[in-house]
Amino acid sequence: MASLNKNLNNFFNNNKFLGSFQSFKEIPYSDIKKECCFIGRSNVGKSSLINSLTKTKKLAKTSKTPGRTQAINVFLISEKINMIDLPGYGFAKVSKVARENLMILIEEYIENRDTLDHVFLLIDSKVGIKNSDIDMLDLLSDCSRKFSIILTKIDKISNNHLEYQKKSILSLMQNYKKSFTKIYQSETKKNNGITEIQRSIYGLSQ
Ligand SMILES: Nc1nc2c(ncn2[C@@H]2O[C@H](COP(=O)(O)OP(=O)(O)OP(=O)(O)O)[C@@H](O)[C@H]2O)c(=O)[nH]1
Ligand SMILES: [Mg+2]
Repeated sequence: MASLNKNLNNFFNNNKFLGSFQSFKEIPYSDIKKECCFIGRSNVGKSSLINSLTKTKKLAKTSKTPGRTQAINVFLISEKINMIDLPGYGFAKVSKVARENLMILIEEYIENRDTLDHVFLLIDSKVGIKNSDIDMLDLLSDCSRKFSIILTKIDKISNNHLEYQKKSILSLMQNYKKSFTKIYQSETKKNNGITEIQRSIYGLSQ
């Protein structure tokens, strides 16, 4: 177990930022044929999770203020798989036009990126699923994208509440049986749940 975890950490230690792109069309193609992405409402913890997975503090830029990530940010792991940090959706404080433009960027990426193997949809465990998440689930299902759910910030809720959230999400997933894969949980201060997500991404890369 310890050596497996060491291998995982070595895998994720080999990481590099490939760039920030305003459209899926701009992401360079390479021999890398594998890709996973992180999506979710603004401030749910997508960029923080990428830093936890790679055990770095600043690979992906994070912020207390929602709306930090404004483009498609690409991180290459061990020359094997791209991890994509997407902007958040559902943030009310940016202008309508800016919000629509970000949504187009996300949707076009999800619909068209042919190297995309798996989507991690992040849900704040304290907030639960919102209408904007349902819209995203419907998009993933319409595009036949395989996805997993990650319940984030579990340090903020009780175990009982966490179990409640998991049950209600699993029941909602009855509507998405063809695309839904698994549910994960995470918190990025003590890195709880991170190894399981690392394992899943490593599995995708092979
Ligand atoms: N308590 C707690 N806070 C977290 C956790 N993960 C992230 N945060 C905090 O949540 C805030 C938002 O984190 P980000 O990683 O920037 O969120 P994001 O989803 O990338 O946000 P956008 O780029 O704006 O869409 C920051 O203040 C983080 O410190 C967690 O596991 N627990
Ligand atoms: Mg972000």
